[in-house]
Amino acid sequence: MPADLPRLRAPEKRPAIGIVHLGLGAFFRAHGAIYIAEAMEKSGGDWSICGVSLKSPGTRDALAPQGGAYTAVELAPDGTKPRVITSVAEVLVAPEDPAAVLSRLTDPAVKIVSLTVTEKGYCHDPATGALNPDHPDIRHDLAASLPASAPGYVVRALALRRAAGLAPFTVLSCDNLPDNGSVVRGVVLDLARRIDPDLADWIAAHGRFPATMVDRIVPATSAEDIEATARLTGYDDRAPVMHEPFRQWVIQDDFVNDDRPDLAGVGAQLVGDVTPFEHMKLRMLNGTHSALAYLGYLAGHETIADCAADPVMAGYVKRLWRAEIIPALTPPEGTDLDQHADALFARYENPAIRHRTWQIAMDGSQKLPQRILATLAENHAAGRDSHGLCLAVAGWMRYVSGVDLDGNAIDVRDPLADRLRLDGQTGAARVDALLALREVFPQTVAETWRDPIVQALHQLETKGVRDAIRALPG
Ligand code: CS2
Repeated sequence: MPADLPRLRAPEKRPAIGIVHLGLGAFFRAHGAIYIAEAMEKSGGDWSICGVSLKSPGTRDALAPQGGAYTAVELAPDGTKPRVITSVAEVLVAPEDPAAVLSRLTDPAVKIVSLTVTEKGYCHDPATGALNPDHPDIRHDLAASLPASAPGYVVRALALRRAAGLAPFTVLSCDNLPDNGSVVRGVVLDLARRIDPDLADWIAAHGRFPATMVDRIVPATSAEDIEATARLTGYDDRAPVMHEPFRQWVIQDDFVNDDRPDLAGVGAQLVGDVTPFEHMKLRMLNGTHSALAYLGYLAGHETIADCAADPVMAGYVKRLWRAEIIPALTPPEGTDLDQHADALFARYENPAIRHRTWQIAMDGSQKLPQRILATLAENHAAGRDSHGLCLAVAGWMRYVSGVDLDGNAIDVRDPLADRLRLDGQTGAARVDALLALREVFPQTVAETWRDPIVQALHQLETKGVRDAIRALPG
């Protein structure tokens, strides 16, 4: 980093804070925070954001000296466009000062609490969507009034708001979970009921938990990205975010007192039912992302763009869409799913986006149910081919053994990693042990797809990724 570059700074005057965002990762800063910035520019309103990091201080340390401002860098195949975003006006680190977070959450001016805490941040059982009361953070939050988990912050803050005679805030989940509004509502109500049943009744009556579908590919920012942004912009920004040109945000229009920024005015779709959008997104994009992450990693590909440039992998992902995923979907009104698949493939091909297979492979135990297993369940009911998705599941099973097909160690990141390794066991015994994990595999999926998964893992382990793909029927 050239030492003489001026540090990026936010302007002195900004609209007041009206949103608290839990989980201030790159995705939210490259997606929701940009829509909110544009909505305030277009239609006004006090919707600046207090971003809360639930774990580490890294983002705050980089953003605080910049007053929360950062550069969002659009990476298109034909060029790079930087843009300064100033909608994040405050950054808190929850473990450093949980009381400060609760105090911000109980500010009457705060109308919305949005979340990108990743799948595992909901402390739920991914196969059923229900709260896991044995989760260490939930056990902590049941015993202590200063919380540790995202659901814990929401519940304790709603209790304080109720005691103060305030309205609840709208809870806006922006994670890639099926029916994310209902999931967060379910875990919040369950936790609240264990603390105070009257509080749970009040939240059930007055709280709002709109479902959302969020879409934009945002790879993790690397040290090289920070350097390149400085060269491009001529200032020093320690927390830029990289993103593709495409974006979509579909939101169930159900906010407390209808209080929200003018998101529709800047291209978000406010709808009655998000379900068809969300199924399309989770299964077509995230489902194939995960399939490419495991099989691509095992085939030696570093990024999704590398996978898309490999004709065997490209044929595989197109086959998944055509034969296995699209036939199980109901298209959202006005959407042609074949065209959607073509557009997705073009997004995957974007060579400017270095989205690592290893990054997407993280937390597979939390991602597989909604991305792949839901389609498997429906395909079984419809008697449809699913050999390609079974190969993806087999790829995950091999990946989480912690040893790749050449015998090299894999750095597996997953909350269940210790239980998934199974001492590197391979073959049918490995499949059976993993299919028995009820928090991941529903019983019917485990029973009906066992044999094709065993066969797929055998193909992978004996022939390698490309020949296993070539051996797929159809
Ligand atoms: C990816 C998503 O990391 C992952 O699991 O599949 O982050 C994906 O890039 C976004 O959902 C795209 O909208």
